[in-house]
Amino acid sequence: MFTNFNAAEQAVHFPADRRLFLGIKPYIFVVIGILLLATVGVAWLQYLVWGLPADPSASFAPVTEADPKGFPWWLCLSHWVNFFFLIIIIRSGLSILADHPRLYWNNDCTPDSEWIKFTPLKIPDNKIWTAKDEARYLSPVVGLPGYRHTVGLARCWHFINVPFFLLNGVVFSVLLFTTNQWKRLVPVSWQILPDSWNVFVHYATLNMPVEPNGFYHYNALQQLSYFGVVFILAPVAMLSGMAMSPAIENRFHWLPKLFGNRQGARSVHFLVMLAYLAFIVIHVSMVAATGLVRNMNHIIHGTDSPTDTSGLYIGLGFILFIVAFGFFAHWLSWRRPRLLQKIEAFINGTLWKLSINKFKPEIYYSPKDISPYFWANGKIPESEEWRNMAADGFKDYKLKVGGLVDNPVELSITDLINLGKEQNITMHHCIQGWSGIAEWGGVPIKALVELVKPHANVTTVAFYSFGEGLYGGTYYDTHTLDNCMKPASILAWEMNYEPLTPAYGAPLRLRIENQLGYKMVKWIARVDFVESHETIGKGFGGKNEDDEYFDLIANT
Ligand SMILES: Nc1nc2c(c(=O)[nH]1)N[C@H]1C(S)=C(S)[C@@H](COP(=O)(O)O)O[C@H]1N2
Ligand SMILES: [Mo]
Repeated sequence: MFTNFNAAEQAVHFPADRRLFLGIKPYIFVVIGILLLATVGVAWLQYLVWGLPADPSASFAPVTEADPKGFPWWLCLSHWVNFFFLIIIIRSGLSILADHPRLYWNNDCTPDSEWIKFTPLKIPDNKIWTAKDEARYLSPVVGLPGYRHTVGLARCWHFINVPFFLLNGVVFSVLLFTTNQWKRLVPVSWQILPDSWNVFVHYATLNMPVEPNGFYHYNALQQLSYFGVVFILAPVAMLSGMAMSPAIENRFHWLPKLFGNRQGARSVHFLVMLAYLAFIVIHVSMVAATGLVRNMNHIIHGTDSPTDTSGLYIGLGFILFIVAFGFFAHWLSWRRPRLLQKIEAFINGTLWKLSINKFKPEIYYSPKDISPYFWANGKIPESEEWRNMAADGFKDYKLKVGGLVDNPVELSITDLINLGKEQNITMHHCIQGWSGIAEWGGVPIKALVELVKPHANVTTVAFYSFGEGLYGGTYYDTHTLDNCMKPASILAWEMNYEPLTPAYGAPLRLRIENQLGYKMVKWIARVDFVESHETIGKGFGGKNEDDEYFDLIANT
């Protein structure tokens, strides 16, 4: 429905194998079991041995002048706006996850070291298994946009909506604290903890506690969970999301450390999503179970009528709108993908250019951090030229450097070595989600720039591969001259103190550490200094940008 894929895209997006699978390490069940025992188990123990604790909601102080009465329009509106963005962010996040359907607590992403996976596949050992082979099909009913390997558009949806989600959260918080509405959500005494536990014992043992009128205040557990969703889950989602950015990871190393490491941040980002989902399910059930009509009037009209059904119908209408928007989003994804890519570039491309893209990478890792496993990606070149060179160890290889320069050159690996060598141990961040730490040795691009002397109008450097992209045609990517001049921006011939092997880009590949993996062209044939990326390929800055709607600037 709503698609116009060519044959090559069909083959990628509609694979024969669309199995759903969930694989969880046994220790996770132990953790879940302990968590259940420590909560529901203890609640039942308390109930059976000591009986039900006093219900804190039964003795609420009377509503005073200072208490919030009802819901102002901005609170109702931001509640629904938040719901709308949250659904888009969760659905697109699931599409992103499906592109590397494993979650880890370790930086190296060694297969089978994951704590949870959504792929039934075992990695074959008789052929090169790339990270792209791992991508799983996800139904477009669940994922936005769904199908297989649609990470580019999924990221457009995810990142276009994040700033608005945050803005809504900020406006909500400001209004909350400049009115007395904050009293609904923010606990003012530690008494909230024992009170919430007592309410929880009621729910867990299926004894409904007294229901306070939410028009004035919530019960203790309700208040604590609303507070947690707004003031804990949202900030943790933001921090764990930012910790996955290469531009941030290699500049503010402490951020991923908050979560253990970068993959820890990715796992926490996923767990936050699960917590949001759990909240939505419980919240909606409680809204329905404790006076649906009245509750809907609270959050739609801000009135307290127990009989007027219009709030309920408007709320249902809004949910229908979200479903309809899902169809529209699907249509947009496949009929106007360029528009989405351009909106994403306009919003986040601009934002990143002005902020995190300016950071200079710093080197944090030491040899002991080098990953025992490193995923490979991309198609090994099939061209006669590259295969012949590979057959005799790239003795005849010459890197062609040209374009708008005073001094075009052709350089052998020995010539490059003579230009100078820099060695860095850095983390690679693939757009799909996996990472790996390796040592890279090569010539600083800066040295090359000084040799060839680009003209004053050069802004961009294009790197062309011997290999092809996923849908055929020469693989290439472009970088700003500025990023090429940064520390640790090198043309590497060495990985982990050995010459590059074919799978990892022999004889020469790129490292630009504030960018995602797809910008690190492997099997480099030629480097061109140009005025703009717009006159190359389809004009979006690289093979993946042209064909898969990836970002031109890949800081996140
Ligand atoms: N020529 C070429 N270079 C490429 C690719 C490709 O498909 N072709 N894939 C990119 C992607 S998506 C990633 S994540 C990295 C992977 O590098 P690795 O194989 O060393 O892990 O290479 C990048 N360079
Ligand atoms: Mo990648």
